[in-house]
Amino acid sequence: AKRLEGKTILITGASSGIGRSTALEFARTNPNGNLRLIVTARRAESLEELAAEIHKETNNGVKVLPVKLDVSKADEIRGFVNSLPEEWRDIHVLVNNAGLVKGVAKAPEIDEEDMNVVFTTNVTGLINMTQAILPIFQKRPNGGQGDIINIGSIAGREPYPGGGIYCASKAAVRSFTDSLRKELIATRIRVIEIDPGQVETEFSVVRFYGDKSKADAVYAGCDPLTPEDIAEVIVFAATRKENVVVAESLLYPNHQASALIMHRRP
Ligand code: NDP
Ligand code: 8X3
Repeated sequence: AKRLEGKTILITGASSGIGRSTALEFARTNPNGNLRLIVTARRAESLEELAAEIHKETNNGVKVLPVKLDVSKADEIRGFVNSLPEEWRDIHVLVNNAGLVKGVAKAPEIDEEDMNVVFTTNVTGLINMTQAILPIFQKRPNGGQGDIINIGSIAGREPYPGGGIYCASKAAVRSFTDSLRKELIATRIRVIEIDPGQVETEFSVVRFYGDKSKADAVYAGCDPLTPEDIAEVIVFAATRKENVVVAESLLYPNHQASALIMHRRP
């Protein structure tokens, strides 16, 4: 798409799931353009593999820079922009996608470490990333220009039992995103939130501490969304006309109608 021409896109949590698919989708949308993709996560090896895949698929038409970055570490984020090679610093689109939850504990049993990791990643990490990139956007004309695309969740709109920390973290994302859009009203910066329902990724494997059978049970008898489904909407939002803000969108697979109302095949 012409609207991505010459742009630099930064994606957090690009080593897996939605973030990974989003990098591929941006690349496929503009395979021969001068698109630059900065892909970040903790697992550097997976990022290298992703970069190789994109280079191969686009015949090196898309430039990819893999950068190891833990968004839960404020000091890593602080040094991040200055550590980028000069030609990679003119970022136009930030996709704040890195996120996770650990466990399904109810309030009395929530593990302190799980609580910390969820909030420092999903909330503080997202806010710190936004703070790191906003000055780049604000240097552009008309008060600033650029896209901040935050990945929320149905969980941020509809809390459910056993989701206390995760739902609270995604409600915080929703609230921060809304404040930010209002604060940036006099600029050309677009603040976008995309809230997926059920998507099959590594999300549930991480939630159940690596227990694949518990993760698989989440999707049993369902046809969950794929990470590509969400990636398409992210790229759609980023490629609207400059004056169009896809402020928020909630995405369900066909069988889902709320966080917990799911039709399962018998
Ligand atoms: P995955 O587990 O497949 O991907 C999560 C990504 O986040 C990975 O690339 C992981 O990379 C990265 N990540 C986790 N912690 C950190 C960290 N501290 N620093 C940097 N990166 C980190 O799950 P999804 O693709 O499903 O999740 C993506 C987003 O979508 C999350 O925000 C999630 O909450 C949200 N979401 C998911 C839904 C679902 O049903 N799957 C539904 C609604 C929202 P690494 O481990 O290499 O750091
Ligand atoms: C992940 C979806 O409903 O399991 O954000 O929390 S849910």
